Amino acid sequence: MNQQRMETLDADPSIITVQQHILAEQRKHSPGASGAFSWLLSGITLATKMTQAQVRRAGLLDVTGAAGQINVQGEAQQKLDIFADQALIHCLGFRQNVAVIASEENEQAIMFDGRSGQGKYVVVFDPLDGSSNIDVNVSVGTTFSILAMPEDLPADADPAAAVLQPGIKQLAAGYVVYGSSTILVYTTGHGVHGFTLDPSVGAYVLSHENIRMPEAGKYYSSNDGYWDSYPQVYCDFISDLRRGAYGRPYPQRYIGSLVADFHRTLLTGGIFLYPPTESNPQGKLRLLYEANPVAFIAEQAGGVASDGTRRIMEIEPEQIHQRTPFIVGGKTEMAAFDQAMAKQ
Ligand code: P6P
Repeated sequence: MNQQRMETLDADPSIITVQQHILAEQRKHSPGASGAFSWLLSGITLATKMTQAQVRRAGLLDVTGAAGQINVQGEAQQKLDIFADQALIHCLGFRQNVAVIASEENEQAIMFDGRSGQGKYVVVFDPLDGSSNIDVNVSVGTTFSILAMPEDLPADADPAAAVLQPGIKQLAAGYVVYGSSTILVYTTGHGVHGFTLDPSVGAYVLSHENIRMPEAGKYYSSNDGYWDSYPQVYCDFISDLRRGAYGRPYPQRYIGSLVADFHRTLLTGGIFLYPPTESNPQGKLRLLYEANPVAFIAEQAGGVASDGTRRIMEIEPEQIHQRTPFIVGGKTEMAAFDQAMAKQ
């Protein structure tokens, strides 16, 4: 009798998905964890996969261009903004352990029905950052931050009270860049790890373990179109970078999409600056769901993030959509920036 040769499919041990990684991280750092957190994060990764499928076909579907509505920021909502926002709300709604969410696209924080006193987590996000770049096929992204639901919150409290926490309270944070590939970068406070979406299996696969931001980098990243409205100290600092006052001249790179500009800074080092301007005297970027998650990742990778004078993650938020000046980069550039600010 022919011996039936058992086909043994050797699972490729080199493939580590983001779910496997999170569970391994939890076993390592929180042995008693119930897996609730990894279940939550799977809701975010699922939503971003749904979004990336639309982003990848933007030119073929009626999903580019404005949706004819204006969001809370007073910005024309792009159709993909709305899709990405709905995908995250839908997927997180199925995670019973999420009590409250807040989104760039929605004026108010949302308490899921019946979750008061139930859900453990708060998730704040920008569902599609940089969406004005969609029509011209420039990288866009999703940013998110995960907080603990305050235990002492009265059942009838405004959900915003659960959201208004400083960045140092983040349990986890991350972003997805829908670029030449789709990359998820996250931290739970134990280093920074990157996962590339493998379309052939539909999973985020570990591609950048323990990312470290270079102490000194190559580029500075700032929209110099606002040069005339920057505070002088920023002009002086950027001029010094350009002319090589800090070792060698820094060329400029700027995409106009935070997640893309930061992802480059994270991997190659350097400094990203969005200073106060005349049109945005408090800065343009939002503290809760743009600056804080990016700052958490930057610090976990060995970088620094400030609003020009304060550590971003120590700022006590007062409004969900409050803006902040945002400067983030490697230790060398950020030390030089701090010195320049101290001299003014
Ligand atoms: P500006 C995109 O609209 C965004 O919110 C960030 O992603 C990006 O860093 C910034 O605004 C770009 O702003 O004024 O340079 O176009």
